[in-house]
Amino acid sequence: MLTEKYGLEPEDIIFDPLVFPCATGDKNYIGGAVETIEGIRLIKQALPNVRTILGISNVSFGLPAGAREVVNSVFLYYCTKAGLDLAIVNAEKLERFASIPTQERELAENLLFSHPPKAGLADYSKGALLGTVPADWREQNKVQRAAVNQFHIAAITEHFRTAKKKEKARAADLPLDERLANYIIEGTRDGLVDDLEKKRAEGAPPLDIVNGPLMTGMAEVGRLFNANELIVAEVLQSAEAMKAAVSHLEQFMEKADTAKRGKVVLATVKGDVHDIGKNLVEIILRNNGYDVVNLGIKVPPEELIKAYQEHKPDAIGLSGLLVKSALQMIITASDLKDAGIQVPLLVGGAALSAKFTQTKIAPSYGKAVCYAKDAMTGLRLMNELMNPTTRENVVRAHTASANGYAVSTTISAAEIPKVTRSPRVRTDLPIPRVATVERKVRLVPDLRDIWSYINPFMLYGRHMGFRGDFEKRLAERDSKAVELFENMEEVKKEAAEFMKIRAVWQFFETEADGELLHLFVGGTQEPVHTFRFARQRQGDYLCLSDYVLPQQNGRRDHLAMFVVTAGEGVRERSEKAKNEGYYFKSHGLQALAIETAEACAEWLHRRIREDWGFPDPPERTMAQRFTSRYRGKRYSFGYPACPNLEDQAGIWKLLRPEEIGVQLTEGFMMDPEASVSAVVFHHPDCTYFSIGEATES
Ligand code: B12
Repeated sequence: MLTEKYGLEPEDIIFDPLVFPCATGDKNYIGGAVETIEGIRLIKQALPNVRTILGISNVSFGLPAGAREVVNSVFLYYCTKAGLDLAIVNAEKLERFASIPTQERELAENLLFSHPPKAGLADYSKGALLGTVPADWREQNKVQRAAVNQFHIAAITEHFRTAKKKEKARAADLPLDERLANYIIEGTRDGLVDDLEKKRAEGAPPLDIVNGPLMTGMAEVGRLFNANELIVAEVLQSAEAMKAAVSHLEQFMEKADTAKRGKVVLATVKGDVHDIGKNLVEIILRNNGYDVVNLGIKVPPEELIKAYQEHKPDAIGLSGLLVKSALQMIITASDLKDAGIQVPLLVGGAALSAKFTQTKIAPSYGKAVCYAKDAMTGLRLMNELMNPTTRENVVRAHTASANGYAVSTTISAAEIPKVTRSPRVRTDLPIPRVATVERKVRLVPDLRDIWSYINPFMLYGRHMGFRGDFEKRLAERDSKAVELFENMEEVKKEAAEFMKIRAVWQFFETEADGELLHLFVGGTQEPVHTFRFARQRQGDYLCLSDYVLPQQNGRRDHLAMFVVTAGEGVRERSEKAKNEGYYFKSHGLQALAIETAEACAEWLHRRIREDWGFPDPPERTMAQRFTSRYRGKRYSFGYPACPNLEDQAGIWKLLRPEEIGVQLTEGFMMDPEASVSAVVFHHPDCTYFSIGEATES
């Protein structure tokens, strides 16, 4: 009636399914919490565009104050999951769901959902009666319902009466400076601006507030991170609070005021698209008081020299993902030296090491070059470099005495191995047939399906910094795991609006000839491409070409090749979030994108196995897939079995991944960053191996 007869927009209609107290003992209200949650679900199911609202705190009426905070929060959590849009709550009196200890959460859930008491507890009162209660409250009879309700009211009340009063000092009781530092340490903004204003009202100049209590907070964040007490995701939230504080204070600062501890020009080197690591470094340095000029990705030495002349930084930071980029750093360092630049260089990236830095990059620069294994080490180094009492030591320790190495990126001729085929790889297996040899180009429609192939260890552990078994801790409802999971779900929600996963793949006929691997299309005699792989010079003498079976009755074996990407639009969105001070989102989006690309590779590999005729059995778990427990393997150029990145050009010639928006850079990296390429073999003897010492000099 409202929409059709009176023309109201559905989203302007708000339903209140009402909240009844669950802990007064009133028989009429028992089960009310479950039904309210169910009511929201039904409203949203039938009328998805209308809104729902609840006044939350009525649910816990009658309980002690501590119990109310917990019950309200748990109830709100389940209502939100059911689709609740709006809630009337006293945010100050609401415990954060993620920080509720498991035992307290269970006490609240038991009460709200009228769960039968666990066996063994049933003799708490009315023992025999409670022993046989059905799990679903609707199936409980009246007497059982009342007994269950009484049991849980007593349990939660007793817990909160006897539990020690919360130690957490109320924020308002702390001295103002400590409170300001705490906003940064806890990564929270609630009340921050009010307290900044109180501090200003005391006469403190904005710059002193930044350099004083706020920086004290940031220093503590660094200490806690180094002591393994904070994870990357939390450090990002602290940086967000810092950014919010500084943004607020900026309006009161004189133009000439500068809270800066120093200036850094930051860039990812020529040919390299690595953004995520460099951006983390930017966020950490910027929110610890450094002025950072981020030149972006694929930055040639000339651009760095120009930026140096324009900005006169105290240090230059170079980032790069691959070994090739580490080599590019040597060239860049030498060009900077030739341009007369002498400020310390900070270098970092996955394929770099302290040894490579000291023996290759530092000599070609002639001045200090400091290796940073992560962003926090970068911050420590910058702090030491800007501190007159520590600077000299750091500079001395990172300056090479020698004058520089000549750099060559040529492949040195590897010693010819004694064998031309590994004895470890069988040849007497039937060649499986492939379903089709056509080139496939796809926009993969089901984002959530691909996300189920994300390895949680990588996303939550490596990128967001969670320590320990994330999945296990999440199942145990560990508060850090739950909070991180929920924050990433928010990032996913946003990503679902724009993220595109694209893939191109094809099967090719193939024939091995020693270390050569010829690829054919349409049964022709002339190969369309030939790869030359390297062979191990000892041990099993493995070489990738060994995984191709010899012809059988004039029929050739096949391999598959693919390129997948999830990077479209990611850099721009992450940049925007970074500029607006949403650091968790900025980093989370990039981390999600790169792990989505990897997940898509896993998904496509599974599909390729199906096309080969050996689908995964239903009982195969994701954990087994992540440790590649299936027939065959996929190998990516740049990895130890096929480290020659130039071979990417062969994939580009045959698959034309430009069509899915992936370009090959002059450093043979894929732009966008969140992209993966691979060659897939079906041979059951496939294993991951290294061809040994890197042949690039
Ligand atoms: C996750 C991962 C991926 C992800 C994302 C890569 C990325 N952009 O980070 C995906 C799946 C997309 C990927 C793809 C590829 N990868 Co990969 N990948 C990795 C892995 C497992 C971890 C990298 C990581 O942690 N990244 C996250 C960022 C945040 O970490 P980070 O880069 O290390 O940055 C931190 C520090 O290094 C430091 N830092 C970085 N820069 C700077 C700069 C300064 C100034 C300072 C102070 C500090 C600093 O601070 C950062 C934050 O703490 C590494 C292996 C490893 N153990 O490191 C291989 C690795 C980097 N990948 C490798 C390869 C070969 C590839 C591919 C070429 C494979 C392929 N053919 O598809 C592609 C290339 C992608 C492209 N766009 O071209 C090789 C590189 C070896 C080589 N030959 O160079 C590695 C080393 C694996 C290996 N053992 O062989 N990869």
